[in-house]
Amino acid sequence: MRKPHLGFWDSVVLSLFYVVLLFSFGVESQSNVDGKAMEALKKSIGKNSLAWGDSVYCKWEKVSCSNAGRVQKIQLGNQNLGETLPPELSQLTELQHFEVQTNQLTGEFPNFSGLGSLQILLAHNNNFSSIPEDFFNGLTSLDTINIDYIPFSPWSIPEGIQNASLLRDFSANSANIVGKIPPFFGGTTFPGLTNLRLAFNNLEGELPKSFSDPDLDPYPDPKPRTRSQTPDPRPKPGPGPGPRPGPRPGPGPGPRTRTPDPDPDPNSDPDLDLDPDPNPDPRPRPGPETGTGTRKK
Ligand SMILES: *[C@@H]1O[C@H](CO)[C@@H](O)[C@H](O)[C@H]1NC(C)=O
Ligand SMILES: *[C@@H]1O[C@H](CO)[C@@H](O)[C@H](O)[C@H]1NC(C)=O
Ligand SMILES: CC(=O)N[C@H]1CO[C@H](CO)[C@@H](O)[C@@H]1O
Repeated sequence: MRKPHLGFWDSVVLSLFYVVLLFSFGVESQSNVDGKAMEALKKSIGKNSLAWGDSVYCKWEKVSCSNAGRVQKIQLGNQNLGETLPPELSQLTELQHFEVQTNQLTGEFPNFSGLGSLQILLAHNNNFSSIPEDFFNGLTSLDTINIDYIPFSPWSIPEGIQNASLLRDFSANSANIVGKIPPFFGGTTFPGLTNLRLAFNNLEGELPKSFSDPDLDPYPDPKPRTRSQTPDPRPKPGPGPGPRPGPRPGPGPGPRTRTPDPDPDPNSDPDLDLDPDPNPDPRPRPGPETGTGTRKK
């Protein structure tokens, strides 16, 4: 009996076949992971509100993909969404922008730990109930996060956020944060940090000594706001899709527009205030418009 014998060219063809098979299997299994996550997202929020159809998820409205079919942007701000976000979103390992601001989303925020491509996370003005403790671990590309006005169960700023060394904008006004302001916000951990907003939380203790760093710019906005403006507890509808939310116009929720402090002791001030009052004694300016009949002749 003759043994089956493969000639040289047969082997080459066979090897090539395996290479192609492996390659296509590898690519497909990657986008399958994204596909599963996107199907889960569609099941939760996409059916009713967004009319995401049966096409490939890369063609869905408000979703952008890389050429390889990996999800890079999901931009769902102001869509009147009231559902939960599926945990499968944590599998979108090439996600760069995730924007769900100004909806009524509920439930636990998905565990984004390890999403090393994530740059922009806008989730403000929602009804999420909690944020995973290790959420910030491995978010090494994070540039901007806004989680203002979310009724999280009480949480403190986790150590893991130090992984996000590129962080420029951290906004968590009224996010039910407890505990102390970690000193690393004022040190060299985040050399690019320009906006830190932590008003309307339950912070305690002193401002970290590291905050006296002369490099820390207390006036990141082009036009510093003044305290005479009425505090507006709700920020304007989110800045929408874009590379950066940019400086917020108008009386936003920044630390300079806080409500009058019932506690006059500055050392126990729970609000973060990087703004030494530029005008501590605003004397009423003489003039006809301030006159209440007490002007001397
Ligand atoms: C979050 O995800 C990371 C990485 O996948 C994992 O190690 C961690 O256990 C998760 N945390 C929770 C609370 O599920
Ligand atoms: C937000 O969540 C709370 C508790 O889960 C619920 O009672 C409330 O009705 C929700 N609000 C909105 C606007 O969905
Ligand atoms: C300082 C700090 O908490 N670093 C964390 C960075 O993220 C890894 C996981 O990706 C954590 O193990 C580290 O503790």
